[in-house]
Amino acid sequence: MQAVTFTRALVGAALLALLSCVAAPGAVQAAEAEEYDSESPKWFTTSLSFGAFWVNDANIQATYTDSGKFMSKLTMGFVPWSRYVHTEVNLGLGFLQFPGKAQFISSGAASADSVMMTMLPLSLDVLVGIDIAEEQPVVPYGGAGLAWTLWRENETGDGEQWVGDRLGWSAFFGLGLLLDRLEPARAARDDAKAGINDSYVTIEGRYSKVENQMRDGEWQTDGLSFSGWGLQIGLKLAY
Ligand SMILES: [Ca+2]
Ligand SMILES: [Ca+2]
Repeated sequence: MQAVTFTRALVGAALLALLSCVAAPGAVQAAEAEEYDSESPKWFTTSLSFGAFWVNDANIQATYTDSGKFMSKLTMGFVPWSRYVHTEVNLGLGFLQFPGKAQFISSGAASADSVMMTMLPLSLDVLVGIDIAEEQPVVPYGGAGLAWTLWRENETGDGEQWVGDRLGWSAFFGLGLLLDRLEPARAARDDAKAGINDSYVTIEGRYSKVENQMRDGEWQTDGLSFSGWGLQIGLKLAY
């Protein structure tokens, strides 16, 4: 099955290359159905992005300053549907770590040692993009989902630490800039050989409200909140 699909993709790509050489612009339209068939199946996405996250919480801002914190993020997605409307179900894992002043936000106590905050924002999102034209150069998208942030504050040195987690939601919007447009021949080759349909540079803004925690069997919003704005720039592959 795999081999058959692969062979079909190869033959399809060869036909497409031939067509684009010999066909007049009018004939290209007639071959549009062929073009769709020639693209390899698209099931998954992977994205690596970097950017900043601004934590809203006043206590965190006081100890760690209110500037944007560097954030790396890996996103893995499943593509249930991708014709005209592009859809994804995504799992995201972010990572932030930054040093603070010598005072614990958890207890308010002074410390001789410096403290460090580590955050692992996890997300489960549904993404919807508008991707109507074949090889559309800019794909606007947006979505929303569940957010779960694991956090740790630790003292450097003797290793005293506090950990916790907060649950919430986030909503996002962004643009995918199709790199295939820059090197169409190479992009077609990547699809035929590796099954990579599209490569994008993405720019994405996201608001997260993450402040609920389960305590004694009840949801509470006491203590720290990990809500805030994020801005990420990344590289994304659809395959
Ligand atoms: Ca593919
Ligand atoms: Ca493509």
